[in-house]
Amino acid sequence: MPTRICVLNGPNLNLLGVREPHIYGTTTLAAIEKSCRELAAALGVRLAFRQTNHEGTLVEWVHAARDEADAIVINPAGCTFHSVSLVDALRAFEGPVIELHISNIHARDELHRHSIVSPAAKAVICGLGAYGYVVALQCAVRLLDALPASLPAAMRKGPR
Ligand code: CA2
Repeated sequence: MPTRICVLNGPNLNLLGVREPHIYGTTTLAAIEKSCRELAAALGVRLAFRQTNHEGTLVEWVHAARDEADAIVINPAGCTFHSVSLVDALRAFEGPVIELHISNIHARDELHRHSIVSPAAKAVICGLGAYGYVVALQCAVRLLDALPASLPAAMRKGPR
């Protein structure tokens, strides 16, 4: 079975590239998905890419990922800062979870600074803009030790 990665996006991320480009850039979520699909094909992994404006749906998708995915990449957006339900759901997922943010949340205002999701994540990536999705996808596959053998050892394994 191919390695399966689930990329989940929380509330308002459907507005990417449309509103507040000074914070979140001009790249749309559709363009991000296209980029992720291109990389997934190159890495030989199966990708589910989803966005919802509903916290409960995000929780349901994390539950579904227990059967459908080997790793989760999640940009919880506004749920990052308040959703105990999402944190509980992520803790019940056995594979690696990568928390992702387009902006550097540590350099943001008080409201956007304190993630309650991070303690439930294996890794956190933020501040790389839309490119962060590509990096997170690669890292998720790396954490599963499933990067193609054709890639340089430095990418597959890192320093030894
Ligand atoms: O930087 C990120 O990826 C965030 O997760 C985005 C969230 C924000 O609450 C987090 O602090 C950081 C906001 C997502 C809303 O996205 C919008 C995009 C365009 C216009 C309005 C909202």
